[in-house]
Amino acid sequence: MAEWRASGRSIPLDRPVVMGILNLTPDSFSDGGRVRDVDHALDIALTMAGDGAAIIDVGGESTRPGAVPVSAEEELERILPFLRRATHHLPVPVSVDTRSAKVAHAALDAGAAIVNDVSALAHDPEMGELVAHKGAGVVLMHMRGDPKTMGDLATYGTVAGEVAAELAPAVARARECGIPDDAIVVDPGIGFAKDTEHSIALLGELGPVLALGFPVLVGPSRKRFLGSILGVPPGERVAGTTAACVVAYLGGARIFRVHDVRPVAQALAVAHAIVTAGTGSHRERSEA
Ligand code: HH2
Repeated sequence: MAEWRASGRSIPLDRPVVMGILNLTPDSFSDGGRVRDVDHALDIALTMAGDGAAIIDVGGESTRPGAVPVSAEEELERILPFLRRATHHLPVPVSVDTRSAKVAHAALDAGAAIVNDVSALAHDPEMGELVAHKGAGVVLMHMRGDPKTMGDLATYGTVAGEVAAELAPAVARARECGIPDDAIVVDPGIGFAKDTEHSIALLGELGPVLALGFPVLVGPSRKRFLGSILGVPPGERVAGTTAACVVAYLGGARIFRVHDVRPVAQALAVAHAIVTAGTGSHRERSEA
């Protein structure tokens, strides 16, 4: 059975896995400044876990297009109090969304199990060895440039093939650092150095990224391409996010990073039940 190994934990991948987003940032594009304090953060995380999130992804730095980087100290101030509490109270593993090895180190020491690095180990030269040394899971996400410059780098011939080709060196880097294959997840980076057409094309054609041989995570949640299609603000993109996740699931993605856990988890559970009907691999409930 496929599984994702992370800090001694095993996350089964024989069914869709929802990763709930907990942004402890004042400036994230759709939910910045939402969380009042640690108790509130824990409440939100517990609700997401109850709604079907198998992982909570906590972030202290916005990576929206044009975002200003924050210091490692500031990131840590935002996320560490939550992580220290979460370790004792959350029934699911926590990933930390950071490009900084210093932040990842402290977060892993405080109980996080996964490093979600939108730079795919490229931003901080110490990140790969840290992840290997700690035995953590890792998400290697595709991007070009950094959140400040990526907007100008969205030029592709065939986007899926180029994204996969550019992720391959990140996988090689991870392996060279000693990160085992079953700890690695790859992500095409929806919205990162991607225009609307690229995000849409990628979600519909995951084949080249899947061909790298690792579980695929997608993060379409409330993103700009949905606004372009639907003409609605981020808070009204739940149905669009859900559709994107179901299509990506049917195309082979296994992990879904979203803000709106409940509707996405339900939609994916139904999609999974339909896809696996007759194979006995979905859990049935007794009520009609
Ligand atoms: N998207 C965002 C942040 N982290 N990580 C992965 N692996 N994949 C993604 O697509 C991804 C990510 C951006 O979304 P969000 O966290 O909602 O916004 P912000 O960066 O403004 O906090």
